[in-house]
Amino acid sequence: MKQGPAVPSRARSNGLPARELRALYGRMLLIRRVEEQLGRLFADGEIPGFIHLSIGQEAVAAGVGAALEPRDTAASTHRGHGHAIAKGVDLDRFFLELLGKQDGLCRGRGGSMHVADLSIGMLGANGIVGAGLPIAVGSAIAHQVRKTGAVAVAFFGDGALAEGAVHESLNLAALWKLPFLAVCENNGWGEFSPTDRQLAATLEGLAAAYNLPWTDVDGNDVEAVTLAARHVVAEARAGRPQVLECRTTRVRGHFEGDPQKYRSTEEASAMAARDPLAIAVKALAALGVGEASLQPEAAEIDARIAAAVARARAGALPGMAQARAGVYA
Ligand SMILES: Cc1ncc(C[n+]2csc(CCOP(=O)(O)OP(=O)(O)O)c2C)c(N)n1
Ligand SMILES: [Mg+2]
Repeated sequence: MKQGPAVPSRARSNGLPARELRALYGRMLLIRRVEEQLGRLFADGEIPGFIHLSIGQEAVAAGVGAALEPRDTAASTHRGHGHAIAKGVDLDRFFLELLGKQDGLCRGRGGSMHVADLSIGMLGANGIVGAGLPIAVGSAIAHQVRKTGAVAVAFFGDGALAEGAVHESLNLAALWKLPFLAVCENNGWGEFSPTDRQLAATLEGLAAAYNLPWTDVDGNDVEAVTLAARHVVAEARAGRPQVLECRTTRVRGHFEGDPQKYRSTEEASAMAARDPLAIAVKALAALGVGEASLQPEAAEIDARIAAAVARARAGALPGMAQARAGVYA
């Protein structure tokens, strides 16, 4: 994306320079607008299957993504559009995939919950709760054996904490000193139930049990997430695996179409007060970057998404000849 108009590069003590914060805001806005568009396309029946939106959680994807290098690998969740975008997937091929078209990232076979692009280290979204961790641990083993100098990151939700695969992964990562980072998006919910009714232990306690350093951060403050992520990624790269817990907000229902009868209106207003985009706008204003000056980027993002959607709509569906490709027995 093109750079916006020149901005002052003042920074608060221990904070990020305005230019970096502005780029992070742009990344979050891209994720937000992509998902708003996906919500409309899904409501109109243009997207097959289910979609789960990460609106309210964009600071985690953007902040952790900004701390990663291209050689690093990332495994994601069922709520993974932001992770894929932050890792740098091609937006045209992303929309083609979501619409099930043959030129999509996975030839239209995966859709929302399987977006992957191994060429950029995006190991895949995943419909199985907790399943991204063992995949990322495997990738971390590959980095260690091949001495790539890369880090493998697993994003997962608080609802995954009772899954056995999470425990096995944390154990191996710690035992073998893998270049591994576990990033928990703790939004307080697992489907339609508060996770505090499902878990006997905290992530802090689990990390301690497996001898892993645990860092807790406001997952809706992109600056805080980025600074914390830089530290834990550097540690993981040096062979000291890490756990980063990001407290965040699942603004939408569990899936698009979820009537959310189990949630209170007070929660909605509390979440609105913690909107990661609004927090970044306020932080930028404090650095002398007014909201109006962010408009050119927003217009550019909207145009870019509109072009990707037009290409995806015009894209061909996989033909019958594709039906047996990739099938083996
Ligand atoms: C192994 C497994 N068990 C159950 C499910 C059904 N399921 C899908 S999402 C979900 C809750 C996930 O909660 P969390 O991990 O906190 O992610 P969030 O939806 O809050 O982002 C469940 C139980 C599943 N997909 N996989
Ligand atoms: Mg959750």
